[in-house]
Amino acid sequence: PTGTILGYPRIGRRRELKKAVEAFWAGRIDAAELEAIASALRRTTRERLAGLGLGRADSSIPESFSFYDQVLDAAVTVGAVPARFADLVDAEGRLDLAGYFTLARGAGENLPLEMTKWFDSNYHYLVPEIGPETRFHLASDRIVREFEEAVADGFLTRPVIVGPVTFLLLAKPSDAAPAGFHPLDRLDDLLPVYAALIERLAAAGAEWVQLDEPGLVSESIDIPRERALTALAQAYNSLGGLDTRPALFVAAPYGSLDDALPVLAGTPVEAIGLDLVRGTVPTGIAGLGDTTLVAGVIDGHNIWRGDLAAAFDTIGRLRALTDRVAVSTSTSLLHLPHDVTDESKLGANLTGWLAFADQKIGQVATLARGLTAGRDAVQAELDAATTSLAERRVAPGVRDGAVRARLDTLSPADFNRGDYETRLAAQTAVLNLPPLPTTTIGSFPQTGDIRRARARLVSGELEPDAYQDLMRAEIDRVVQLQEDLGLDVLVHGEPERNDMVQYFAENLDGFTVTENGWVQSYGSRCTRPSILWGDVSRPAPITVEWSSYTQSRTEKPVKGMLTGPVTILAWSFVRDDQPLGETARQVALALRDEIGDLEAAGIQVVQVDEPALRELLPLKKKDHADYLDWSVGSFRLATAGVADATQIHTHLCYSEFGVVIDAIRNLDADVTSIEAARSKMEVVADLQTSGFDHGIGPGVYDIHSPRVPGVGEITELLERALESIPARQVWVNPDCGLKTRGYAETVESLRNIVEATRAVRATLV
Ligand code: THG
Ligand code: ZN
Repeated sequence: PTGTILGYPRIGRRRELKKAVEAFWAGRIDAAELEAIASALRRTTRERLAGLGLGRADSSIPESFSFYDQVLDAAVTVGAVPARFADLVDAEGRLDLAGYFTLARGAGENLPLEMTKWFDSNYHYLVPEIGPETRFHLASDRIVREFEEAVADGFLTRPVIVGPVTFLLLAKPSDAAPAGFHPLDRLDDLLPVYAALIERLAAAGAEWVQLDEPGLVSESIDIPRERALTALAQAYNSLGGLDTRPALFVAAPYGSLDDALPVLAGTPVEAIGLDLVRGTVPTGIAGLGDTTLVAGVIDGHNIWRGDLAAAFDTIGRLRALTDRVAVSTSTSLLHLPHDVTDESKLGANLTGWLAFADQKIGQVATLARGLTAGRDAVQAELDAATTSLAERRVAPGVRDGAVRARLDTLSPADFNRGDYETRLAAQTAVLNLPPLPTTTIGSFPQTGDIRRARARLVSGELEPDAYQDLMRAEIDRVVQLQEDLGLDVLVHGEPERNDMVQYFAENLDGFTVTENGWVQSYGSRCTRPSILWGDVSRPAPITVEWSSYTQSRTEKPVKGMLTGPVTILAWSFVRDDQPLGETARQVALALRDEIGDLEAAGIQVVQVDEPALRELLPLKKKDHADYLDWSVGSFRLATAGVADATQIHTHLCYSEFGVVIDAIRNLDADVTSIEAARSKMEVVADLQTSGFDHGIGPGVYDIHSPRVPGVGEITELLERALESIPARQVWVNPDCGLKTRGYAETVESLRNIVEATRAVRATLV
């Protein structure tokens, strides 16, 4: 094939898979019905991809379906089911569909596989658990059956599976593994299972199979590089040496292979997929021979139509290395919404500038045609993209003179608050809080009533005034509840917000939101990332009325709640025509104005959430310093305009703070709340070691589970925190927002938090 993609969204244009999977979980449909819906969805997808220009019978259509997650699929395929789920497998070591989902979602005391971020995307995968006890065997032939299903439909498609090296690199040692064990120790035992699978696919008639090996592009994986490279060579020399096998296409999305490229080129694999959006064209590849290079020049990460002529030129430079070149996307299109033409409210300009998954496939098809028929054959398409790009550059709103002038005049003082001790004294004087002050992270449970009210507002069924009355009534309830519970710093509960990023995107200039632009975040969960396309400014205050209304209902301090610039960028599709840092500073200035208005309205505490601070950290270490500079800088720019007496909080979640611990300190927030309950306060000691001397609120309630923590348990966590940090620094709060929890467990948990805090306070001297 000359044109292909690494993968396609699987959730469905109208989230059909999400709905079917959730219906299965709820018992509304059975496994056979779910299988039928999935099968129909795969069939529709193949037809669509062929219609968009991928070959029907030349292996260019990938079979990239998954019911939940492709890493979980690989684990289940090779029989890597953790011991605690042994009851779910039958005598042949097979899991049924319900069992598969149980690994992802847990069952009672049996925790699910851990979930974590998939390279530098917003997708989350499940972490396999591998130990010396893991018995690898070909436990599922689902991949073979999906290929056979395609063949029966008249398609010759390309099966896709996470490669063996990446599978082990992404796994963690099982509970039973001894110290020093690394899942990669099991490569010898895993390879025969991949071999068996590949032979089965060959027998079924597959001509190509795609093995995804993004693990090799990341330096964040903590194993000596030499070890990963040796594993790579071993794996593909071994699989490549099989007698009967399809051609092997090893794809390396999300970055450059660097020193892994010559290693891979030295194995018998037939094709290597390079991410030429994140990485660059190599100058030469030793030992390449007649291996095909699959040029990932169409960006699978962003929604821009982009510079098609430049992409074609990049392919040209690759052709200087070999005449065996094919064209592809840089990553799977999993990270994109399906189709721009599904959006009726974008306006002509934006519609022309964008390319969602289906449009990207059209671009691949164009470049593939240019590759075979010559540049002239596609010059008109290349020119059209170039023209669109030029129009975008000068279109109204893309560049706003006032925003740029303001950024140009920034000075170091705009990024710095005064001395912390002085601030603390001023804040202590106005806030009048007890030791170990209690608070929550911001959101309270989003009840069905709240969601329905918002849906009725959007559909026009409910007038804005009536909606506001309903939300104010909800705020009254939440304030009263917090007063009754005895919390110290109150929140309004955020009933008016759909999503912590989309809410701000809807209220800032420079952003647009989509109607159907759903992207899978994990499992059945999706988000509709906003599109940041122009210079950002704030046409009017956003949260001020809600916060000042809330403050009018209580004597206690109310915390204003904002989402920080890094997180707004991380969870949106951002413009590609300027450095991220510049975009972040624009968002920061809009937030700075919002904070100023909150302060002027009498709000004394403002929280600026940055849960995605760790998330955007680049995969390559050489890029860390620049990232930390602009990310921390934009937070400081947003927050440094306030008076000493105004207390700035921030909230970070998703644990794993190690590499960004200095950055957290540099945010210079007066109070930082973090996720800590599950790790039993370990991160608190780490923060302390790093010299953190500001306020810190280690979470004492794991909000990811419906479980209510007892008073004794919370007391213990607090005492443990107090062993590593002085009491004057400690705040008491849950791990994260309460949005996804129910009221029953929320109220009980908060009551226990307050009771435990009172008990610990009494022991302070
Ligand atoms: N908001 C945005 N992006 C995010 C998160 C977020 N990315 C990272 C992380 N949080 C992902 N986690 C989730 C958690 C829950 C849901 C999605 C991503 C979720 N989505 C609803 C669903 O799929 O049913 C749809 C939500 C909606 O109606 O808007 O529950 O918090 N932007
Ligand atoms: Zn959180």
